[in-house]
Amino acid sequence: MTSNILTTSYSSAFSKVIKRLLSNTEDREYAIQRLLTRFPLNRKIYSLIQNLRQQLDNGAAKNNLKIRDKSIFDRVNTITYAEKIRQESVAFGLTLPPSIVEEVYEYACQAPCYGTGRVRDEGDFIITEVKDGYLRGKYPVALAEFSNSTLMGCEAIEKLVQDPLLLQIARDYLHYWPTKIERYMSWTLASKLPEEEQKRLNEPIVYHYDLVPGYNTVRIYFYITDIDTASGPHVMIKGSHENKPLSWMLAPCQQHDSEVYKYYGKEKEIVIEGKKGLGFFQDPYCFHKATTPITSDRLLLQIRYY
Ligand SMILES: O=C(O)CCC(=O)C(=O)O
Ligand SMILES: [Fe+2]
Repeated sequence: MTSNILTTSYSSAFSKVIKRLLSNTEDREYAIQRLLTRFPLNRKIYSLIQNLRQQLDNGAAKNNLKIRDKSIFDRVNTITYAEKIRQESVAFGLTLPPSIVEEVYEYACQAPCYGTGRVRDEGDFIITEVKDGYLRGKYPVALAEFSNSTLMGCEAIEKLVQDPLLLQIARDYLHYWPTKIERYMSWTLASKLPEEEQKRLNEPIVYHYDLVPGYNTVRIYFYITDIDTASGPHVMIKGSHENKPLSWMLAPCQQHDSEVYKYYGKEKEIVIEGKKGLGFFQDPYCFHKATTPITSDRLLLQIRYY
């Protein structure tokens, strides 16, 4: 991995932060969020404030959410489940019914998505326009993403967004009803591109934690294609959401594999393989990364709660 991916040097990261802090309101708020949420204590304080606020709002925060009567998932104890995420950064045990997997997959095959790098200038495309890792025979595509607004058109995804069990887990983890929910989905394409090009086009394959547009967050991932070691498993470090050296909390949020293993130990790494439909909640302040599929394209859906 080269320094252009382990990107921004401290000084340019610092000057970016200063520029944002001095800029228009939206950028400034995002810069403040990115600064504060690096520290677990700040995220906890935000949760506490939101919790108190919501105790006084006569149920308004909950009523603002569309919550379906019945979950599509088998029952789980949401308090215990949230506690598991708190301890390990991740919790498993939620599986999508095949009909939902099918519907989301079909949607992803015909809805507009967008690429990274030079492909971004080509505008939206349909994934079937990408053959052997190249869009229209010209531009390499490693990652193709769907916007929140595009995903709002998928009924199956809306069912998940409104699912009472998922919302209750998010609530029990965050200690408040989420005030913003984002849908996100991505194709990671099987590729023979050189590793450096992969990393340029698909930054999440570098170990990182996410600084998000919010003061606290949790998310659920669903595999929509079967994922084994050769088809791009998600990889993460157990318990790292609450345990980072101070220098990494103040640094750009990517780290080399070797540094991550040196600090946490390789035994803390989980490589998540599973059949399509596998679902898991994660606190994205933990170190995690995507991996490049070799044998088949992979499709991953996320619902992000703030
Ligand atoms: O695709 C993956 O497995 C990880 C994606 C990721 O890191 C992210 O969306 O923040
Ligand atoms: Fe990430």
